Amino acid sequence: GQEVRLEDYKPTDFEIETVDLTFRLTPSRTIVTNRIALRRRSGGGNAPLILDGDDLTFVDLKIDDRTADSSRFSVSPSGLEIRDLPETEFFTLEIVTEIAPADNTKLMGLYRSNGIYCTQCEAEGFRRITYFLDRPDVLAIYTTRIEAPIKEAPLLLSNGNLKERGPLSEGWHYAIWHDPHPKPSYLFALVAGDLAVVRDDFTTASGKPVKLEIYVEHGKEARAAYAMDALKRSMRWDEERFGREYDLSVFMIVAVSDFNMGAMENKGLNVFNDKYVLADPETATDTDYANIEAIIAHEYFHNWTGNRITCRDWFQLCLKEGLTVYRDHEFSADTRSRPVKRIAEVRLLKAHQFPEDSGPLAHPVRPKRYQEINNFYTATVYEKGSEVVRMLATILGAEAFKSGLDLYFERHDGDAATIEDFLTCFEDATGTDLSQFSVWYHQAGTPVLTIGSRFDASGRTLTVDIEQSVPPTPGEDRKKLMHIPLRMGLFDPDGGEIRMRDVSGIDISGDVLHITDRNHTVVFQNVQARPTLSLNRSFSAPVNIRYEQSSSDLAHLARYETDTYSRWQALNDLATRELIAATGATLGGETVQCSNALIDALLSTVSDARLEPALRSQAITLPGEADIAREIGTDIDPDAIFAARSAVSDDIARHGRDAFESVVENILPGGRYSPDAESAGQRALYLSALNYLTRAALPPDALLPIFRSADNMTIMSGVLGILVHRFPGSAGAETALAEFELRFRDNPLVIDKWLAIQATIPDPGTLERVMRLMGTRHFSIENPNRVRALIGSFAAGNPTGFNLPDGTAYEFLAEQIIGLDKRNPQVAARVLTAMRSWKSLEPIRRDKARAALAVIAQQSDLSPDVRDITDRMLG
Ligand code: B3K
Ligand code: ZN
Repeated sequence: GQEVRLEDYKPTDFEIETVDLTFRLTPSRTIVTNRIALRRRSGGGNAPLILDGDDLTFVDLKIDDRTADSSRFSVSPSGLEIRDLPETEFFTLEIVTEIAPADNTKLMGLYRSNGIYCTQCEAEGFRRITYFLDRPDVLAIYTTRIEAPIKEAPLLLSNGNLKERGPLSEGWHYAIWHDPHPKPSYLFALVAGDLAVVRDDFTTASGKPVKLEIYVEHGKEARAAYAMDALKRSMRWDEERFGREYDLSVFMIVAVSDFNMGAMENKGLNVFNDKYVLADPETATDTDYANIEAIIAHEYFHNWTGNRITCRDWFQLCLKEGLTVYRDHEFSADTRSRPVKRIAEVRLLKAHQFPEDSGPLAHPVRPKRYQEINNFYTATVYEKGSEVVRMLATILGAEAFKSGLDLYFERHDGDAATIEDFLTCFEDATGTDLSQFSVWYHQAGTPVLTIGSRFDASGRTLTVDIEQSVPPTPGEDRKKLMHIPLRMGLFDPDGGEIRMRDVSGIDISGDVLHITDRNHTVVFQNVQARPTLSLNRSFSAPVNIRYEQSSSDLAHLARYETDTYSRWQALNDLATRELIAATGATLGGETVQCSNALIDALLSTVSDARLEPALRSQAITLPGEADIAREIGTDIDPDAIFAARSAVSDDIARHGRDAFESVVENILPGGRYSPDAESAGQRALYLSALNYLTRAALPPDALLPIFRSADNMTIMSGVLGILVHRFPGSAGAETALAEFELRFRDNPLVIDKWLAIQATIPDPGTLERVMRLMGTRHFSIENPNRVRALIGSFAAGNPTGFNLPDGTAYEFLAEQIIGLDKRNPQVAARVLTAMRSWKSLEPIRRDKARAALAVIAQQSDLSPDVRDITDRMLG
């Protein structure tokens, strides 16, 4: 592939005004007629028009309705070049291509999923439908005519409003859709097939009626109710919180079962992976409900942040993704519990983005170059991109942030914008210089704040020294200084919070310190006794803090912090420290013991009935094996980490038996299942406590009846997971697996949970199990959800089972990636990123991992997607 560079951006020579598409749909010979009205921009000279194309069969070209002479154009595998076009006036092109949706295994462009025609065009899928200027800064008005056999496709959908529909000869029919909003090609969508619909209505704040429609497979209508409810709540919330109203008379969502990612925000016609639409208590977990709510909201919010204002080029991807993730995070925080949501966000950020940022795949939130854009839909662009927007809100304050965002909506509505455009709105609205802040977009790597503090009892001063640095990342050795908003708090020995304004006398707004220089010293005056510092409250900046803090100080914070997120953070830091020490002890052949400080802190939290159950559950959920590995950083031995974590858990379980028993007996909500956040928190706490109990008293036999009597999927799959992971291969575990399979054998989304639970069994035999499951009817290499559930979970979610010292699981993954790459490069590349931290493994595993990656690299016919990931990982 060719490297694309931000600095090479140039506007197109031609602008497209309208696009009139006609699709004549058949599975292996779909004819697409694409009529575009366009003209050369002034001063464009006589340059040829080069349209993008990929995997198309060229049929015909007309220029201004006359068949083009073959000397005027040339067709290549990657496009269509047309020469001698008019200088200034409008002209039309009519391009006819043929495509085969049934053979489209990449699931990009127009393809078939379970007999349904559907499209995925972001980022560069539209060029697999027709020749086009397939880039986000070419905005045009689309009209789409779809023709198909009535029997096979009674439903014909595209973006915008339905203009006309009617019968054609020989059992065919047609529909014409018109989208009045100019849009880039990546937001185009078409769906055709036989689906059921769930309808509802919404009236916007200004009184406009909107028809809401969710399309699902026949028989699954009832399972779309929660998605519909989430959609209505999202629409209302975006009006109330951000003043954003919907702008078409219909909003449609279609659920399909073969989809490369979660969902897609096509204008007025979102297409979803059915995993993020369908839910009922029997088949969906609390996590599924929360994900559905968040993703429905995310795609809906894109209507303003992404569609009305889109990206000038794909380097600006975070302009729509970071901002939209921020918006969906805020929605969930407002809808559910803000601190619980924040903890989950940070856990996710640290689990996915931090490793990305410290490994071979590190890149800035706004990258400067790429080989394959599909590989840049990353945790950095999305999650760190959202954190950057959050920091902007922290630095400017809620009101100023809102005025900047309002200006952005007003100034750039209808534009294809850049990060600079975005930041300028906040500068103009507030008079703040954001040039140093903008480094967050341009520089990769997780900053480190190294902090020291000194208390002078006689002078009653507290001195805090802060130094910032950013570790080098690929291609970026020297780093710039950043503007880091660091929230902090001080607690006195009795646990009382010291008010900053009583002690600071320095320029600190609220509780935020603005770190802009390399070294920063803050002296707090009038401090009565040595205080305990709480740093990076609410996780105000996505940084690593290096600060020597005693265990008793952390325990103090775990007890008295008023910022609930930070209270959890203190507990988590305490546990992390303990787990790192325990890993060292394991490697040194010593016995592992958990400190009383940690046990007391954990147990007093789990029993604290004043705290939300969801928080109590988060509190007792120890950092995972991957979290511990990340904090250790180098020479990782996953078996040692697993053993250490198990030993610490055993200790906690022994001491906490009574507390956990009391939770298990009392916490579950009574009555009918409800997916609300509070009940979900109670179930989460129940499962965490039950998990500990299996280490103290509860035998595997006791779990089977709990599994059998569960009346919802959260408890059922939760107990199944505990049983199978804690007692792998036991009769009880295998019985439960068999019963689960029998009951849900015809529901692939539920079977995905069954596959994932087995793929993550911490046992050397799991590789063989995964291989065996691949041979059953429940697995299909063709379906991305199945691939992610089985192979993806094994590679990304099973540290001991996947990182076998003999390297056989790496070899297995390499073989799967090579095979899958021929069908679906995007999914293959994504699954392969599970190995992004291979360089931090201990030497034996590291060598095996390198060898497996080298096997992939040696293939001559790799896709650009897998080639790019492999090269960067080995580079
Ligand atoms: N914008 C899409 C992601 C498209 C991924 C293309 N490889 C979904 C989302 O972020 O909302
Ligand atoms: Zn998005």
